[in-house]
Amino acid sequence: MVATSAFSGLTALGWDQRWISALADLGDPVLWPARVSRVDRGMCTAMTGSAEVRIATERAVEVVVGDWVGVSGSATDRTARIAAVLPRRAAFRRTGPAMGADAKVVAANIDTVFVCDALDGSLGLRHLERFLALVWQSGATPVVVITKSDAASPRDVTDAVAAVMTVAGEVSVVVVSSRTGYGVLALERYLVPGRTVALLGLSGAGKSTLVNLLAGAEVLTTGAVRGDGSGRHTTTHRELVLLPNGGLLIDTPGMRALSVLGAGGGVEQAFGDVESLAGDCRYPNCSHSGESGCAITAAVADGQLQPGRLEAWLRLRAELASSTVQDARGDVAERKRRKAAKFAARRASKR
Ligand SMILES: Nc1nc2c(ncn2[C@@H]2O[C@H](COP(=O)(O)OP(=O)(O)O)[C@@H](O)[C@H]2O)c(=O)[nH]1
Ligand SMILES: [Mg+2]
Ligand SMILES: [Zn+2]
Repeated sequence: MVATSAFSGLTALGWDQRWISALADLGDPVLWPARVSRVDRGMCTAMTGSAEVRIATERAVEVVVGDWVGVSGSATDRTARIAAVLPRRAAFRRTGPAMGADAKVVAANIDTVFVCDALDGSLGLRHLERFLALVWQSGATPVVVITKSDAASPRDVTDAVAAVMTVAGEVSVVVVSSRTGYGVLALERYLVPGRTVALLGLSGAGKSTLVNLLAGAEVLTTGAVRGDGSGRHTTTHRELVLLPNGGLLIDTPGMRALSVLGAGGGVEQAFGDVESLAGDCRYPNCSHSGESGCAITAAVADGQLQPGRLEAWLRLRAELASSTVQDARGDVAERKRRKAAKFAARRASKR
């Protein structure tokens, strides 16, 4: 009976046939599965379906919130060790403010991302475009959640939705207020057993407040917004929260420096409207800066495409192009390093 309840507990966490196979592929029958809900230095918290356990982590194995891990040993006598991280289905990456910084995985195995945009002015369309590109790249599906509807007039809400629609494409847009509960029911179809939703957006957007509302408890600390509306860095740990109905939520700290490094396909998907216009330009190498036969220039001229959106697309593509150059340089450096190592090994074996 214990095994049955543990299994149904794992199912609520998203455990399914494909994860079962992934664990079996490790070829070690003593390993048991757990889902990482919090990562601290040297330790992580993981959910087993029937309990929450603390497991020591080693530097060699990088785990992030949302990971499924194969664990050896016992959680009760502190011998539990993470033997392997099961291959991630969707990985959310962020990069540091410096160009060329490594894209660091911050959360994994996310089905849906609520991209939160507060109506008190903490986010803008240009940020939203970047977030959408990053989400598409991660493998998850974005939903734009416009928060704090109580803080704006109905007229401003309508205007904000219209503006967001110009960059959202096919992405669903939901307006909510955590203060009044307005619109929150519309989020429930994403919060179903075994499905994982992450919240993304600048600090102060109302993410933690929304998580607490959906969880029906104060599971996360929230912060007051400064007078200028810019918010405070309030979430200190990413956490995976199991909702009463079995859905799962991941809250991520606000991201200031957002880069789209490595988000090639994501940018294409987030700018589907512009990309398809580009396909109609007369010359395949069109630079979209006013040459004849440019479908994009024409679309801007007749008001079909906002100039700001075109600029954002050009800027993100330029960022991508320079990151590709850096990737290529990285590859060269890596090849040189490997060649040198091989050479040294050959010399050593000769001796
Ligand atoms: N008026 C209003 N304020 C909200 C709402 N949701 C959150 N806030 C406030 O916005 C501030 C930042 O919220 P928080 O959830 O910590 O934002 P986070 O940084 O995105 O996690 C807090 O002072 C919240 O009380 C809302 O729906 N309406
Ligand atoms: Mg927060
Ligand atoms: Zn063109």
